[in-house]
Amino acid sequence: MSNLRAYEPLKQTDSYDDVRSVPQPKRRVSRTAGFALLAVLGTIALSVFYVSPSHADKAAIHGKPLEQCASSLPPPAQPPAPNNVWAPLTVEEIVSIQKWLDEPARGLNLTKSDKAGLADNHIFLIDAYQPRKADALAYVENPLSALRPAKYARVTIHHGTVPVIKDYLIGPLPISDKSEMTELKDVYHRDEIPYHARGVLVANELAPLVLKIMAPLAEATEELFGTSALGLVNDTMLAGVSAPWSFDGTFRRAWVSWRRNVAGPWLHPLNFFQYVDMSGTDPAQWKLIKIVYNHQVFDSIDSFLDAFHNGTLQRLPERPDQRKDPSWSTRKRPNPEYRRDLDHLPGPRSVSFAGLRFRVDKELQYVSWLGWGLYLGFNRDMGLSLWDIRFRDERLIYELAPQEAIAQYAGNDPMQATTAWLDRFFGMGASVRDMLPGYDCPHEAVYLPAITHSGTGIIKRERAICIFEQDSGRPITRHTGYMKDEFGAVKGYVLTIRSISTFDYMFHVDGTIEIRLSASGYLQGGYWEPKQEGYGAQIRDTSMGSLHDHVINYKVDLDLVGLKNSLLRTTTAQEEVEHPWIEEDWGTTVIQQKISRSYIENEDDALLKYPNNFQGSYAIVNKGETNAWGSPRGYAIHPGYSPIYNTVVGSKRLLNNANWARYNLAVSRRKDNEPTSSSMWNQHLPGAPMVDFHKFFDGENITQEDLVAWVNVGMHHLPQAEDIPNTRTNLAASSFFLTPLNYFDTDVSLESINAIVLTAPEKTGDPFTFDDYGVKPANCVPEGVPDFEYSGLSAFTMDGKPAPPTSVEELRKQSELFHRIKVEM
Ligand SMILES: [Cu+2]
Repeated sequence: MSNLRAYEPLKQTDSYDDVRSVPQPKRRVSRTAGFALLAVLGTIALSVFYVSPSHADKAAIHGKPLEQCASSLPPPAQPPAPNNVWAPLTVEEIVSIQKWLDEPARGLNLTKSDKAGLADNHIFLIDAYQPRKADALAYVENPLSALRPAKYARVTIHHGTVPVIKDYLIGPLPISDKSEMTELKDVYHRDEIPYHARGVLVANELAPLVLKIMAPLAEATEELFGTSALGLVNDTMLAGVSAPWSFDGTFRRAWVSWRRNVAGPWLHPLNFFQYVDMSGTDPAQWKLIKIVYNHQVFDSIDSFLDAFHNGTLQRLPERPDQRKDPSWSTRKRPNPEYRRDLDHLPGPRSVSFAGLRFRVDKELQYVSWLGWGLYLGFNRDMGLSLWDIRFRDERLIYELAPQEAIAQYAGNDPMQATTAWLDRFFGMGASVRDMLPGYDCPHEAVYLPAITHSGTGIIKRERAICIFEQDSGRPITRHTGYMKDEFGAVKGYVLTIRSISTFDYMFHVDGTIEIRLSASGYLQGGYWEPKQEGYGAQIRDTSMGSLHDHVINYKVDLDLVGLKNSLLRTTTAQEEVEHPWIEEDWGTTVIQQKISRSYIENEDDALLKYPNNFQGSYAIVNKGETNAWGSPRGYAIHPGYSPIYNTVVGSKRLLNNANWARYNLAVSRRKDNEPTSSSMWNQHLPGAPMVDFHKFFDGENITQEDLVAWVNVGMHHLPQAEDIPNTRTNLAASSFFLTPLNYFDTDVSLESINAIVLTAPEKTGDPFTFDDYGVKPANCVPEGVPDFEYSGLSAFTMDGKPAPPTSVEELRKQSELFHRIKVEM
């Protein structure tokens, strides 16, 4: 085997030992004479890989030739329980549920989702449903004696014949005579899920309507914009749709905006908008309500065309970039001739020379690292979640899971002024993308797959999640000193578990977890004209990036030394005090700061913002469990980058469907019937949401109860020229930390033996002596980096068979949904 093999081998934990014992001869070519040329000697005894003797001076340490490094596969894990009770459904489980639902005994009269019309009954979603916490805990505490909690699925059916949406629990799984179907209602705050709030089953659901309302306008749009939409392959216009589409579910109406059909269409808006009615289940009845062009409003195609023909239409001024080269919105390199010094060399990369130090059970989706251990879950709505997070054999967190992501826009046009996205609707798990090895995650990352179901089939992405350890490049603690054992450092390693959309969970050696989100991609652009001043920034002659806020909510179910926890508020303030010892030289008082600590006793007082100037913090602690110094053991929720909340409160389009976004964090009693702070239907029900976050806060006492912290990250996104073509992840980032607060008696990172303690020499000029606990840097030849390859996804039909390859256009439709609607005949 050569190291030029294709990028196929995902790291299999089960073949760890085998692979390690089979060395792979590798050929490396030096770039300049200054680098060692490592020639292949082939496979030799004892799995040892030697470097060419002629270059041994460069590739040897202490005269000994370098050996091949240990395997870069993760060693097997030892999960506390042999089942992941939070695991997503398997392809086989999804298929068996679908078959069971199709049986006449269910009486559902289902049409296959890929054939179904809106007036048919069809399955929208089959996903895992998490067990009751008490059952799951009983099992993971005593996996040998306790019963494994029965596995259930959550199934969403669009009853188009009624029409109404219903959510069901189906189980126990696997499907058997005992399996039952019950309606899932107690997690929602209204009785019925309105059909008008439904998710989009067919990506091009709106295409026939937009063809109907655009084809008659082709002559006008060609003259006004040089573009048209006729349902042809080479159409030069695309539609996008704003949301929400309803206030309370009684209607389904949206603004359609138009863009040029070029790469990065979001940045090429045309200042042409149509308000459409998509209410009801008969697309033939859907219609145009309004046209807006250059701030003029028309109530029909005819009235617009009249104005266009009789000269009363006030036209937009011709702008220079409207019909020019649109490649500024692509990732094509600007200034191709310009080279930065040494930029032709690949940059540094991280290699675990001594072998990976984290363990992975790929089957179970369990990960452990330096005292940490956790299970992974994954769902359609929000993607990756973490369960039963333990550190040093104590559970810290039962569930850590993203809940919802809003983006509320502003502008002087119908698209920007009416957009408030709630990404759970689109399915952040369903939108998960494969990582680009070496770009999205370091080369040695271990990848885990994710499976999601949609109406059209089952998709498995092999590289949905990546896990890697890195040297943060700075010690976690450090001091210079001259007394015995004063001087030293502990290495600051971090384990990251990541999925795109870029959720990062970063584990530190001191017991801290950082939850970080970074964003990139295209802005939602508006048509720039001077009247847009204050609503964003001009980025080209007629394009702007529109002002918006992102706020993303996480559920953090901390269990600190058991379930009984309390919410501690700590603040600091200035005081002025007198003391008998004060020197008159300095006046009679001292001005200084002082800490106040109090417990928040009631849920209603637990809708929180970080204090001004971050003078203080909130923490979940156990009053009944103290550390050696009498402090309640707890974890603080510490703001990281950009700890913001939503700027705009009271907008009808975000009235009550994302109330969590009004705060930095909130703490409520944990309940099985309050599993999430949002639902996929909240997007289109701002006036009467399925999950109304404020209803979690109903005056209950939260002293020594099982608590959940709902914590936000986000960004006030004021677009700028450097958002073009894509927003940068370094600035578009937000995070919070969960960090021990008197949980321990001392800093436990000192336990790590990836550390050093130095002793000052007795004789001046002698070197310091040191103890590195025997953990020496490993010197060896690492495995080669495989060639880059990106193969996309594997899909399955609803029979569980591999689906035929999907066209790029089809993939694009599924991925961009109604953000990019191409009119079709
Ligand atoms: Cu943004």
